[in-house]
Amino acid sequence: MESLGDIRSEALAAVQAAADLASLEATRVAALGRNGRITGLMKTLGTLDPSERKAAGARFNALKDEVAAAIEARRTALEDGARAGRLESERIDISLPARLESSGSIHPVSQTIDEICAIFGEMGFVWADGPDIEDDWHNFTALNIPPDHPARQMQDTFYLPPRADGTPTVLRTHTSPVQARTMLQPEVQKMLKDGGSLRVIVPGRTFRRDSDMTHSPMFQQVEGLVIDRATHMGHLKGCLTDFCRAYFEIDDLPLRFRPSYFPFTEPSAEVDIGCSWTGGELKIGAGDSWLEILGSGMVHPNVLRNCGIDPEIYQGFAFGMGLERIAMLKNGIPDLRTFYESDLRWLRHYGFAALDVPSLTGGLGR
Ligand code: 2NL
Repeated sequence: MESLGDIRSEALAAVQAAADLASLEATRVAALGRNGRITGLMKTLGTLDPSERKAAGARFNALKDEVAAAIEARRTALEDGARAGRLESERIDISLPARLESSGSIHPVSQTIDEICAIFGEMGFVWADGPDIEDDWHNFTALNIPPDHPARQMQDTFYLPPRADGTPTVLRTHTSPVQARTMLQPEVQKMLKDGGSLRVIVPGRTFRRDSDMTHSPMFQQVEGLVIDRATHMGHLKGCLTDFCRAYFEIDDLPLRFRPSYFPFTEPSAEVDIGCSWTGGELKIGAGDSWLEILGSGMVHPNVLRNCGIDPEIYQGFAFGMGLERIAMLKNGIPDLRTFYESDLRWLRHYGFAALDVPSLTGGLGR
């Protein structure tokens, strides 16, 4: 029989020699596993003379406990060593300067929509929207645009395949079909009947077959509509004057209402704001030049009728503007095409701070 002392010293030496957790486990199996040397010793107890069995059992157990304790101590030492090694190798130099976070910014189109909605919101307008794909009736017919009108021609409008029932469809060429859909809502008609006023502001994408220096096939418009029993041309002038002065943040901005023509309004007026050109540079405000900003007019009786509203009882005004154009004028952006190039340097230059939501009291366009 092997000497107990040899088994002990060899097992303890193997434990101390284990260089990692895997070889320590191999050592444990060799000594204390099912076929280990110390387990083997335990199995010999039955062969011993009963008079020796108790003392031998006590010595074997003491040896087993000693080796098990040595294994645990070695395991702790190996684990501590591994942790110390990781702490050393994964050391972070907290004295290095932090990497800059890049923060996003609000696109000038979004900012302009927010500013315009903030201004009209203060005047009691509510936001409305509708589908980009429209049927011919809502985009043209409802708006008193006759069948032979040039705007309906293939070279100006993106025509899409007709619906299953044969209805012609288009990409909307203006946001006006949204106002038509709004007027047709039974809740809106009831609200008007009950003496209320309809005031909607409608920003959104519009599409025309145009692409050059100053035209993009997709562009944004903002239109507005007011309907009730009493609204007249004076309200149109006051509302659009207040809007232009608030948007450009110039209290005494001069305005000019110039007679014009739209199929959906009668009478119609275009709105110009005063400006000057000094040294080739545009300055909005007092001056001897005018810049066209908006189209507007009193809603044509045919449009009201088409939208289920009796023109003998109700009337109102409407207006529309090209969003990129007024964003360019306010923010000094020279080229319309840059709006949709998704150039991050452009966006960093012309973009607006996120969470700085425009309001009339908080400063519109900081
Ligand atoms: C422009 C001119 C305008 C309207 C849009 C409108 C809508 C309805 C009824 C009557 Cl539902 N009018 N919209 C009226 C006048 C002018 O837009 O230059 N837009 C860029």
